Amino acid sequence: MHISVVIVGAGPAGLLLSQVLARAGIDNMLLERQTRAHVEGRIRAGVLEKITVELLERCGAADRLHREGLVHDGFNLSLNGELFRIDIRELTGLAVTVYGQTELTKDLINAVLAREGRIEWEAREVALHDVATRQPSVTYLKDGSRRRFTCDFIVGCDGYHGVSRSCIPADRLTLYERKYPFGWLGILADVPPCNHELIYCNHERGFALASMRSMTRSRYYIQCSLDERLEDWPDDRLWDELALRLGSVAGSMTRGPAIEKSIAPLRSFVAEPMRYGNLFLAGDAAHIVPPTGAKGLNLAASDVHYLSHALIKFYRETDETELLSYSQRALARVWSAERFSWWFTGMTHRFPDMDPFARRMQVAELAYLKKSRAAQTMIAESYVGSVL
Ligand code: FAS
Ligand code: PHB
Repeated sequence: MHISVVIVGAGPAGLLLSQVLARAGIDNMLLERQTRAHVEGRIRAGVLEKITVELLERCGAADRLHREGLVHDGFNLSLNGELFRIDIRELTGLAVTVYGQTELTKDLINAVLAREGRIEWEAREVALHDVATRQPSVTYLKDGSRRRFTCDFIVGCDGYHGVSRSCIPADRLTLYERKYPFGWLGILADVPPCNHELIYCNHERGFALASMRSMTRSRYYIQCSLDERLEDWPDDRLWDELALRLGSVAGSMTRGPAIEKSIAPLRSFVAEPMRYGNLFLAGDAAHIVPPTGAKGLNLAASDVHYLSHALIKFYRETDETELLSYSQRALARVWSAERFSWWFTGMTHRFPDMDPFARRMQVAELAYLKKSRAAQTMIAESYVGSVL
């Protein structure tokens, strides 16, 4: 069996790419290791840049987003409980949309299935073959039988722990990594958010983030040490800690039972290049950012924006120029987002080895942000993704 493009991974990157290619008339299929229910059950990102919204519109999968998504014109920073606002709309003319990755994934899966697009769920032992040739192929195990597809291109959208990146010879790949000495403990609860916009808190006790999925469903995070265990964080202890770190707005925080709680490690990671032969990487398969800057999902969307344009140009005009420049163009945006996410994390989190001088630098940087329009423009441009 031959298919033009095989996409490994049915997360946001794979689903977006599959849908954009199909609407351009390019046949493709998705190979997903997990079940549909597992993929749709993941709780992850929550803030979409304009580029991601526009891509969903190109996919014909933005109706519910426009109905239910919350358009935010700003976000807040807090230093030891004292709040100040970054007016992203006034500073950049743009806004962000708060809409859970969970919902985005469900909308994309429904859009792919509505056009009878092919998603192979529970595709086990996916293996890529001859990726450096013009006849690459993919094999996988499904319902006890091994299946094989030849294709023109393979796109690895299989995340940080996927199989695709490992198919690039080690001597052709350069890896960059920074592991942070803390993680995020997240809670999802069906309670109204404490504020109508997001609040990023720098507190003596550690970072906290007040976010949301809707005006009736809240998403909160606190920075935690890497050896924390969920069983040591009953809901009450987590709500108490959030109240301490949120400071003045804690009074309007509504407590309630967690419908999800999880601990995620933080890392910065980039694999270069994002292409080897006729294998391309997109999304978390190629790069990871600490979630502080809300860039992970949006970077996946920008990779898909570049790669879909390149593949459409190839199939419509037999023009490979954008395929040849994909890795370089995508990585330029990736590194800008890596810088912003690393900087934003460094300014808001408590590092174990932080000495009094480093703490004063954080306080001074936030104080400068509070009074400088130029500094606020910088953070606003990066946050909305207009200038990364
Ligand atoms: P994903 O990891 O989403 O998708 C990869 C898919 O490939 C998965 O469905 C996986 O099952 C499949 N797969 C893996 N190996 C395979 C194989 N061998 N064969 C077939 N399929 C395979 N970003 C933010 O902006 N804000 C956040 O708050 C945030 N929180 C996060 C919390 C966690 C715990 C994690 C892990 C990530 C978080 N992110 C956040 C980043 C996240 O949103 C990613 O950027 C986004 O999911 C990237 O999408 P994909 O590149 O599609 O990768
Ligand atoms: C979230 O709502 O999950 C979220 C929002 C903004 C971030 C990170 C996570 O920077």
